[in-house]
Amino acid sequence: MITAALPYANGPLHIGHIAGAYLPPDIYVRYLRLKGKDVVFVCGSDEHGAAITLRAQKEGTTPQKIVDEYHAINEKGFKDFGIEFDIYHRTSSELHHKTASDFFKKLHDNDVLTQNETEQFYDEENKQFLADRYITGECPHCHYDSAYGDQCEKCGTSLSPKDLINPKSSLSGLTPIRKKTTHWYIPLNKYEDWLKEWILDGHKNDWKPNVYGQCKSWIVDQGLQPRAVTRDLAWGIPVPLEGAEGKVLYVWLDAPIGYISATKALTEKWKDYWQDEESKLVHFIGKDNIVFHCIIFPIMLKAHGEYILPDNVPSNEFMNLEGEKISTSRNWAIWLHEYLAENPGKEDVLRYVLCANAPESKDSEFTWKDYQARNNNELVAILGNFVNRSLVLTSKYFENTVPKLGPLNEFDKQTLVDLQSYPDKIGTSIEKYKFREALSELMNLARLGNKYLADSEPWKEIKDNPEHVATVLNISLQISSALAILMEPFLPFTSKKLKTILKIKDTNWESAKNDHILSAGNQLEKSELLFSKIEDGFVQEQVEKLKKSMTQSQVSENGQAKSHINFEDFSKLDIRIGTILAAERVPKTDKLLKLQVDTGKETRTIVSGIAEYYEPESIIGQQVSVLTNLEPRKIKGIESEGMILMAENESGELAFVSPEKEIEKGSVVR
Ligand code: B3M
Ligand code: ZN
Repeated sequence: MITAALPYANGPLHIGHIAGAYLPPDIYVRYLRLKGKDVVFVCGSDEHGAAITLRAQKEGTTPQKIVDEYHAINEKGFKDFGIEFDIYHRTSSELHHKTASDFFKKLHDNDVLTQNETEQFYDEENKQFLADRYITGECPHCHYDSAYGDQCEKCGTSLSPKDLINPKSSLSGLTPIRKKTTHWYIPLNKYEDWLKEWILDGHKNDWKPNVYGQCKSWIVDQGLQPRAVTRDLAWGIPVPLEGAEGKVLYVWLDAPIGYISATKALTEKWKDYWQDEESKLVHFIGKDNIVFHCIIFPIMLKAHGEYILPDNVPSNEFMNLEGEKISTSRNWAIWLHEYLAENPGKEDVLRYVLCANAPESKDSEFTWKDYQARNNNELVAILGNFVNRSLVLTSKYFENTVPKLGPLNEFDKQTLVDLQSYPDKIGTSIEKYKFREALSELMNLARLGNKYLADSEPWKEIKDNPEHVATVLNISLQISSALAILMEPFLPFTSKKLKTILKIKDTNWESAKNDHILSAGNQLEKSELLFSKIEDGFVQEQVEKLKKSMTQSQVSENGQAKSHINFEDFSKLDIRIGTILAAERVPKTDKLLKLQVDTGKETRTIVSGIAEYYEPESIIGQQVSVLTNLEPRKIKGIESEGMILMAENESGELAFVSPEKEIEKGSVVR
């Protein structure tokens, strides 16, 4: 029973999500399937939670519209990227509502939950209780100034709204008041001893150190407290108890139950996976979800009484991008759906780079330069090159049929022995959730092939010893076949391509050891290159695109401040007041005016995109602000020597930025 964290359906997925919680389980599941295991792999959209209502409120739309939009985008993104869930379910579905509601009721009936009246933050202007996410303030630990009421995204500490220094309501911006309300709690503290035994003693050696460490810090260092599992919110699963009108289940209570609902939606035999001690449950997540999957959900499962517990929770750290943290709000991210649309046929390149560089034990970094280097130096030069040489030589010397394995020399024998060791080597690493290591072993197999071909030199032997060349190519094709099978978890698209060329069908992991997978005399399909080189220009383009989209997002995100610059940065701008002396339309364009602007010492030619708003004759004599030291640029064949500053509103309407009274031309703006 394999689960991948349910992404919130309030935004698209980026490479950090994929490298953290989706590519690893996909590799794991594909491997298990090749091993013949009975596997169920579920995921889906997490459609509740304050983040979604908050976004809907900000955009003046409904939560349902938002989740419908992103559910579709994310489902398609996963599919196109070859992440093969058995089902991509939704927590807004009726089945899930019922499953989560029943689960809650069972906890209530088992007397697990306690009921408590407390004071909670309330926004008087909006007349509503504030979910933790709706409150921001200063983090008491790292003093980051925009920590959320449930967590500081800077230092990762989990918080309660009352911990925040200077709390503010995200709805009104006002300081919230405290008001009484009743909620249900799960007494995590009562399970402390059990957790110590189950995790701290029981999983010391098999859970990853980063996961184990976080659990220990929660259980021992911070100590567990009762946690509210209901909220005063309108969007979510109604609390199925009397006297709970207007309250819904806490999103983190319902979301993990989503794994169970998804399995129910998939198969009638869902209990075999969730309630049978023979089943093995593994949750793949990112590091910000550890406490929910290692502590809270297991407590729920145990308190319910009918479920098995996770065997492992292989959580990854974060992936950074070009030297900075990936940030959705600043648009510093590579979005999966955009990458797929812009780079058709390059799904496996990204899968490769994200796996080779996965943040398995510490944060890692994606750069386009590294993407290019791994593609060119590894996929093209090692894997692609070896397979291609084997196929080209087979076509050249043996009319593209698999040649016969003849008498073996020592090197041939040793190579076959080495080849046989790879399925276990790679498999062992995968079973330990060490996907980087597994992938590098796969590449070592390609290296073995390259070395074998290079040292055997069939091109020299073909004249005098064609029989041995047949053997060399037979072995090379066997290595290629093993690669085709063993690469499937990592590079499924390429694997499929190569299996088609080699005409390999019905494979399993062990068959990569089998030296009869290709029979001598078999005609192969025409070969094609598995990978192609990526040029420097592509890297530059991608980096520029990233920077540009971030700048745009900062301009367009209303009210969202740009990052700080220092005074020195600002003083690089030479802005002066100028007077427009002449204006004419640039022929064959709708938007452009060619202006002559007197900036004090000289008259400059400036091309400006304001023709839709201003008639040329109406702006003669207008005083404007001019950025005079912007690099000159040719626009429609006209050299433009500066830029007129304009104010632009949200609908794209323009206005000049002009001095409030007449002032000498050439006056400096600072
Ligand atoms: N919706 C969280 C996240 O993106 C989340 C996971 C739920 S898994 C049950 O942090
Ligand atoms: Zn903090």
